[in-house]
Amino acid sequence: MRIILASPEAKVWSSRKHIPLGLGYLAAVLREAGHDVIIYDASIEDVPVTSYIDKAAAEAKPYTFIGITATTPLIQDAWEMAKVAKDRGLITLLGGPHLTIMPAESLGPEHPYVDYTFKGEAEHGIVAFADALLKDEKPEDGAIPGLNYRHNGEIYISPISPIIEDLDSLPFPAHDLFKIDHYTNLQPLTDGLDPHARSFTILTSRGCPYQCIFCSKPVTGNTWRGRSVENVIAEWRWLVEGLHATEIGVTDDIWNLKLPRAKDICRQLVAEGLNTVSWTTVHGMKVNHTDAELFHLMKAAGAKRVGFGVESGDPWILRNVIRKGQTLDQVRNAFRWAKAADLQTMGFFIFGMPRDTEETMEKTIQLALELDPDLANFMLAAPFPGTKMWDMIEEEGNVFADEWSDLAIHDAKASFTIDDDSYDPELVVKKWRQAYRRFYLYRPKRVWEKVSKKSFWLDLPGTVANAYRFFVGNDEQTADAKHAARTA
Ligand code: B12
Ligand code: SF4
Repeated sequence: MRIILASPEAKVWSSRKHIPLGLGYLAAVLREAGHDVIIYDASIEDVPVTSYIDKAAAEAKPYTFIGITATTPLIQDAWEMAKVAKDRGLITLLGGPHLTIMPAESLGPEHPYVDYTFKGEAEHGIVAFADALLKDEKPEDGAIPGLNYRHNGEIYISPISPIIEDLDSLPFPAHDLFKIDHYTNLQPLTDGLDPHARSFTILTSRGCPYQCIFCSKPVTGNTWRGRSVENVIAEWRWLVEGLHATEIGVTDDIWNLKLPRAKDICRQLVAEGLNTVSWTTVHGMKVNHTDAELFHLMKAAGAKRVGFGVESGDPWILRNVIRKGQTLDQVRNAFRWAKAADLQTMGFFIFGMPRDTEETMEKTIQLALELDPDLANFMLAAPFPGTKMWDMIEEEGNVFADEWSDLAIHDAKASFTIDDDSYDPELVVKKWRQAYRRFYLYRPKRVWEKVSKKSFWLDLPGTVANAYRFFVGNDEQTADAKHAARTA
């Protein structure tokens, strides 16, 4: 059977483009089961998905179904894609983070072009789905866990698809199906934009036992499952030797949960000579599962840069609001050890968590200045459905988003308020912008580091656009924050 797996265009402000790895996993299992699959990622394609559908139909080799992935900010684009595919007669199946959290919404009467949604990890479910269609059976008759559908005007939601315990049992993602030259490098803000990098991502584990309130826990799951070191290394070898990766990004939620295993991966990369391609921890690693030795091993294994979720400089916010499960001392140690191992560092900081005040946000700025990472990424808190933070704001405040896409981070504006007499969305945006100015502009050493790099001048339009957004903003953003404050 012919199948398209598709991702809508990621319209986040960042110019970086990463492979949608989840679709790589699904393509791999479908291919293993004998199906003919393509991956269409609107972020890197020049033509709409209909070009592929029409061409296949013209060649009398039509696609039977389209499987579309979506995070919350991309769900409207996913609906658009489902509509045009449905108009051309394809069966439509939506899955991914947003559908795991809100499986029923897309089956409502406003979205008649969505036939099925899927909740959870779909490697087993999607094969059962395709096999049923191949046998001319209705997938809903097969009681596939995770599969949701509509019947006689009723929406049926099944239990979530069980998590896959043995990740080694899965084939490697179909990395070879991505048009890899069309993706950018992983961290253009630090390395300068390379629009034709061969940057792959890899997942050495799934799940995370922590409970940060801004995190979409139904997506990550609480149960951490690690692949064996041998299995990870075999995929890494394929990326380095088989697919000539120029860069690798580890995108686990928490790849270093088991410190000895993390060290073994590094030792094995060195032992097998796979340390020639640089790699980064794209989403950061958890500071409290590290020690000095880990960073030295990472450096030896080819790691170039590590990121850490620091979030807040205020210990009370960190412990009682965010529930990060880490202390400021652990943060300081991790930065110190990483720098001592000669790794570049990135820090992720959040402004405007519930209960944040001028004083707590000032502490966050102070901590960023003290840690002095190579890249400080200051983010405005954004509530996503399925998080504890979302529930808290529903109870105590207001989310300003009119549409799901408003929750992406491409606009510099507050996305919620809390009615507790101290939360001030206008102040949040002010402190957030101040953080960028004080970290990047008011320190001559920083400014010199930036302008002395060739990439600064090569990507000047992008640099100017980002600088304007971070440091200046525009009237609309300021008005939005004011409006947010007024409607609070
Ligand atoms: C890597 C990553 C990114 C990369 C994107 C890479 C890419 N092109 O996809 C970058 C850095 C760009 C990024 C950005 C953002 N991200 Co992000 N990201 C991740 C991360 C850490 C890993 C994703 C991954 O590869 N997972 C591994 C694969 C195997 O899982 P998967 O994609 O979910 O796929 C499985 C299932 O969902 C399902 N499935 C997926 N697609 C489909 C399709 C069909 C048809 C079916 C049947 C099933 C199915 O089956 C797959 C295999 O089991 C996740 C956390 C996580 N644990 O997933 C967050 C996560 C997806 N990101 C999140 C967020 C919030 C964002 C941003 C919105 C941040 C922001 N505020 O702007 C942006 C949005 C960008 C966008 N494209 O929408 C949230 C999503 C929450 C939500 N409600 O949607 C997550 C879950 C983090 C979290 N725990 O809160 N992200
Ligand atoms: S440590 Fe990371 S993945 Fe785990 S709950 Fe916190 S934010 Fe989510």
